Amino acid sequence: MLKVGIIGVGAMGTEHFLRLMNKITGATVTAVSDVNEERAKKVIAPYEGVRFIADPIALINDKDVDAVVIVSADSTHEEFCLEAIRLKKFIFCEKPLSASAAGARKVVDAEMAGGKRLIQLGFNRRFDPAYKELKELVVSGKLGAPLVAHCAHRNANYPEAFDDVVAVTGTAIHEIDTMSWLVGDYFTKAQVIFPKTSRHSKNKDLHDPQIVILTTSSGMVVNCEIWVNCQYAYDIRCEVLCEDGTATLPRHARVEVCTANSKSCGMTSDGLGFFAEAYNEEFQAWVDACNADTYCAAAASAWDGYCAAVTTDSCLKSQKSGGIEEVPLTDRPDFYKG
Ligand code: ISE
Repeated sequence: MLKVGIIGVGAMGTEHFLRLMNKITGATVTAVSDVNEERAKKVIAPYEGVRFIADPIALINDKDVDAVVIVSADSTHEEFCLEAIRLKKFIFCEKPLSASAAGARKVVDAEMAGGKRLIQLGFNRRFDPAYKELKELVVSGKLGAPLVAHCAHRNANYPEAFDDVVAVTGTAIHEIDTMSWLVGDYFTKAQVIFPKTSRHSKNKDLHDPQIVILTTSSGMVVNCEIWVNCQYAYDIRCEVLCEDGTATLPRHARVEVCTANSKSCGMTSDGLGFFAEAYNEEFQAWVDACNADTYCAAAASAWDGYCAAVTTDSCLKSQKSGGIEEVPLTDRPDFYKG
């Protein structure tokens, strides 16, 4: 039984805690850390034998913790990953790997120096059945080569504190990883365009929506709409234009209701609900890999986190310059192949 320590039990961390305690087999949570002690103690109260450890570094070092789940503030991921790598403990880290490409590189270098792949990064869509089906079709080549993709990432409402930086490092980063995984290529150019901003943007430093345009090394163009105060629901869309046809992400199954001259279909309010199945799959895969003392090849690695961070750094540059920025990526090292 894998003994897991979780750092951060906000909304997402609490979901991961409950998931590990109730749905996933082969693991149990032994310790939890959070900046908000009261909140953490409330979360663990119904579960016997789960300890609260205030200091996250002490939690990582705890002898009853074999593996660490990092769901704390983005700015802390790098430090906690480095400490767990030092101790050779398995890590599930929510994205981003680090707040910057330079920080992500430090983590990749530390993991390579240790000689063992320990990090699984929380890019959950790699486990989503709809995305998996879309990828399978695109890579099969049945529709010819992919040329263009149109993606939309819409959140109903973004917290007031979130700005242009988080729109890229917290939201667009999902499209960046998903699309490079889906077509098996990395990005070489990035540009961010600001259309007219919605009156629903709550932060003067948040342009909403934004259009992120990415070019892969093969010349494919990925056009992502990032709209984080769309008001109506959580909505994710993707259409891939290939030489011999198009492939569109299936919408998640919902009952369609016809009544009083109208047709409607329920939607989900947040990503935790929208991607619930993907989260379950990715955690089971992580626990199974840790218990087998290996890594899950289907999941995102620290290298994927680094590639995403290099790309988001270029998007942030473009938000300021308005121009097309180079994405300085190189080929995947052998250590991260397979
Ligand atoms: C959040 O961190 C997520 O991961 C959600 O999936 C995404 O939709 C949201 O924009 C992010 O802030």
